[in-house]
Amino acid sequence: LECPYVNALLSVYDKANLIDLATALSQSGVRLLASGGTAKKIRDAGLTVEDVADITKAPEMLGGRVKTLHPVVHGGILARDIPSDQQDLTAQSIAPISIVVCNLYPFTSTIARPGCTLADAVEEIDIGGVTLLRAAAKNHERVSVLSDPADYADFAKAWAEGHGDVGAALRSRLALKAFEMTAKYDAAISGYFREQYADAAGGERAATGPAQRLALRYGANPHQKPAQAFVTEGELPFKVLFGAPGYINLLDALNSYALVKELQEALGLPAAASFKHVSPAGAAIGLELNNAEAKVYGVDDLKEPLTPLAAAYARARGADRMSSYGDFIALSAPCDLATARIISREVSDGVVAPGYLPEALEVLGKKKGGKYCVLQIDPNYVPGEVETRQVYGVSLQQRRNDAKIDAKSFDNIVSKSKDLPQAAITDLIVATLALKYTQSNSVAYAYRGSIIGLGAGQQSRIHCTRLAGSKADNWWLRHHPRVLALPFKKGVKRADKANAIDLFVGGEVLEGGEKAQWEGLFESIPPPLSAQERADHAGQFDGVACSSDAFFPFSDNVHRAKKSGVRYLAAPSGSVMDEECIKAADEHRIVFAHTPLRLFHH
Ligand code: 93A
Repeated sequence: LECPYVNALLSVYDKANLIDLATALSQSGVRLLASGGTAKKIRDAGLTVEDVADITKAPEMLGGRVKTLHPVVHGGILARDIPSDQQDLTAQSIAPISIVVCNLYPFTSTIARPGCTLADAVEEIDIGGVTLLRAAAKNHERVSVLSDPADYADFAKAWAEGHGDVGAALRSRLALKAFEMTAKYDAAISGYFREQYADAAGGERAATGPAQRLALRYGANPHQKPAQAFVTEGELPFKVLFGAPGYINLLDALNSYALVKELQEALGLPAAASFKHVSPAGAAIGLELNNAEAKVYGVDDLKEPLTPLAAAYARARGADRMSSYGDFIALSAPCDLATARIISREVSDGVVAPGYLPEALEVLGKKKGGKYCVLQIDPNYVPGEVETRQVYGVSLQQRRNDAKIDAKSFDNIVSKSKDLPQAAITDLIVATLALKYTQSNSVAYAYRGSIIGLGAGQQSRIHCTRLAGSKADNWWLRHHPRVLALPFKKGVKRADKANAIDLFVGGEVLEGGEKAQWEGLFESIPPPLSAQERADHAGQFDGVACSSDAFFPFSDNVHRAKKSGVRYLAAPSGSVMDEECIKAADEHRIVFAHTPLRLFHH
């Protein structure tokens, strides 16, 4: 663009380093234009500067709300080096602007001030400055935009060395910085207004429907305040019917609901999960319980027949009663009365479901004096394809794990035994889907539509396989006739029974007060299970499915799985030991499927 001199527009709130830059530019013959306060500061330093108002022929107005918002300014910034743009500038007598120096009103520090009112915050929303930055950054092919006083010195040096041409690379870097700056600024503004206008109303939230944001009491720990859950578009996919969910509750609720939704979609039966610390303690589909299972899962005393959903939760909750204590529950279908009754007598933190029958909601609404957390989630909600989170200030972004797990996931059978019955496919789907939502590394054992042992969050795979295996062994020992007939005194609490059974099947040697306490729970003191009794019972354990979230690095995993009744095994391939693992599976006549997906989850 033809212009006898280069124009720079300066409009800065933070006036740090301003005079140095203005001096450097001015000495190299750049004409300085500036908004009110910026111009004054430059003039006071003895430099020549023109007011923006002089070129716009319009005074700053509305108490400063309109300073630089004018076609003479933005035409000058946005004009490209093309004839039609130049004609437009000439026709309107607009001079091109090649350098924009701008930083914004301090919105973030203003809202952080105690006593900041909405009006205070509103006044700190910079309009003209953001427009200057965006316009200059957009036209960075020609224009340099300085949004950070820390960049002035390098820019002035480059300007001097390049005789007024700082180069495309520097202009590009400066443009990106300006875009990041305005994005961050806008995020702070929307975050503030989300807090003001989009909060879930307190108390009777059901009446007000879903909100865009939910304030949380604290984050992962009580000292991590403030904390919130929010979406940047639309509304949260759930509403709070009772209680006040915490940060970890929501991690559990959102992961566990994703799991049960997929279980129901894959297997066509209602599903339930019992989560603790963002991994399933149990997960199951609603297969009918036989008598032994009803007893093992602690629901044999219920008079009403279980619905499929209630059966799913009984299985999920009963598999590992120790781990499920204080769980967060997910249900794939609207919660019915039978399910609510089971929930109401367990120690639990909350439940998420796509709906609640009125009689079920009445029961849950009374739990913990109305403080039991009850969330209703939109079953039609589909999360975005990309997910982002921050760790140590760094944003990590990935495509969401939207891989489907179904029967086809297990059709690459690599063992000599090939017979994978429908029930085993069901169990492999349950185990593998559970792993998709379990902190890695993870290995899961499943039987009759339920997780019966899950090893989560271990750094070594064999430790996962052992941990899950020992949980499955305990689960199976709980079916031992002597365990089913343990002579508990009347009135022993459910949680105390679960604890006492766990000690009994675990073969824990008790002493002193702990022993006396344990023995005090029984009408007559049960003798421990002998090694022979354990071995005989273990010998009857067969037909279990086991899945791993990544390949088995060594065949020890296969041998260990076999000890817990595993007949069907699934894991991705890729280990140098794959052949050894297949050999071990063949040794035990295990049906081994190589799955196509690794399923790490963090
Ligand atoms: O209120 S504004 O959004 N309206 C404007 O037209 C405008 N132009 C620049 N604020 C505006 N600015 C901002 O003023 C700049 O972003 C900068 O932070 C500040 C500089 O004002 P002064 O030069 O008067 O100190």
